Amino acid sequence: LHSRQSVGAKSVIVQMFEWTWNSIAAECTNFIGPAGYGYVQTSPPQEHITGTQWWTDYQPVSYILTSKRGNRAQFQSMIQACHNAGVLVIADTLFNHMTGSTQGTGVAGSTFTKYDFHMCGLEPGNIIVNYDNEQEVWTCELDGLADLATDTTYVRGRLAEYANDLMSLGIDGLRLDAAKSIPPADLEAISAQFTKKPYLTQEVIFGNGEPVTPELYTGIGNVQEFRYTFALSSAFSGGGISSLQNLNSWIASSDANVFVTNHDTERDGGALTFQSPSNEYVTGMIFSLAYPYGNTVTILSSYQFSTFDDGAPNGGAGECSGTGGTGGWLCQHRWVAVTGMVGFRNHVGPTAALTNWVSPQSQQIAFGRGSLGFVAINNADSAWSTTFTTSLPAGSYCDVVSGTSTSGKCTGLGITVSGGKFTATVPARSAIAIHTGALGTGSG
Ligand code: LAG
Repeated sequence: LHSRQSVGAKSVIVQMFEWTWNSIAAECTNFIGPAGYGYVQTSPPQEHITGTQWWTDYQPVSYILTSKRGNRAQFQSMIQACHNAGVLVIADTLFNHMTGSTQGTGVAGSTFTKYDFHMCGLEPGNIIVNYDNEQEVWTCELDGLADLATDTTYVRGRLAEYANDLMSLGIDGLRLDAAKSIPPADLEAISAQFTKKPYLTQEVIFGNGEPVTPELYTGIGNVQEFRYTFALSSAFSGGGISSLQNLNSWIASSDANVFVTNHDTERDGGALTFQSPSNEYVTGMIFSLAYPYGNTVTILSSYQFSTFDDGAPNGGAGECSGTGGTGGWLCQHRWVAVTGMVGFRNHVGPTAALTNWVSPQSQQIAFGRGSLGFVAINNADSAWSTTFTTSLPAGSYCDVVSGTSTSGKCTGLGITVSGGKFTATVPARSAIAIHTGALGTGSG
């Protein structure tokens, strides 16, 4: 029954927030593929309302593949270019709602009627307020957006037809936006009509004591585990990262899609973002890529903004250069520490055990991943110089946080392991990471 694609050796997703199809295509070829990312996640490709705000993309009006990001032909070429670069493609997909109105005609002429939508009648204006009532969460309107009647045969068939159209163009996975506002049984009925098995990641935000839980959705596909996002933020921003030793009280690791931040938490707070102080965003991403929790890890690639509504710079034509972004684009996926840790995660794989955990104080942790990799994260304000015990074999390694291994030389720090030990200085508010896939000699 369930459409579930297993994740291969490359388990990192890069969310190309607001990037045009043409610019994702070029970036897949130029960087994302060679860097070892497994997937790109696109913004929603459906026809949506007009406007300059980024969130117009979350108000679809039809299933025609024309959006601010590009048209159907460009979408298909992007998928092809990414596939040629060894990268699979996930589309952000809106099964819960359309735009704010429940009847009318879309800009491309598509019509919709009130019979396709729920009128929950539980709240004034039919808008979700009370998350303690599952009927309200599932049948009222999220943010006043017309709530698709996913319990009806017509709507289920139409949504499956849309997903099947995306998959006919080569789409490999779907992020199910606002999955929490759709009953799991409806998602099962829709996905049962899929003609292929996509990777699924469902947005189900945990809320304390609420009846609609992430656990209700794990039979359908992965779930975006927001408890992880918020725990990382509170640990790095003051609580102490030593608290991150045992992350196993949420959904099973194999069911979780984890992320330090996404496009919503980047704006709403509660997560580490590019605006966090003291390099916490980077060290948080290093942790997420090193630690064995999560079937997939999503790295957001986004842009600087000053107000909530700000759309992408340059009409969404993403611009990266070298190890960063230009013109307001952040290009997090190119940051040296991020690409170094994508290589780390791909190399150690999902099963290497967490070993040799040490934490001399609450803001300093180090751990190994079997005999394949080792990371030390220093979230304190002073340098951490010590001798670490590791299961890594003796040899010369390159720190992949500060550089790469190029022709046997480290462009950053070099680290020598001997007799199951190595001595290093982890700079304040930074990290070091070594693995058996990045050997080389260097200065350190
Ligand atoms: C999501 N996940 O469940 C998306 O990740 C999130 O980005 C979407 O909200 C939301 N659900 C609906 O798909 C975004 C903005 C909202 C915006 C909405 C629709 O964060 O602010 O709402 O997209 O465009 C906007 C206005 C609201 C208004 C609503 C309806 O900001 O004030 O009530 O439109 O007119």
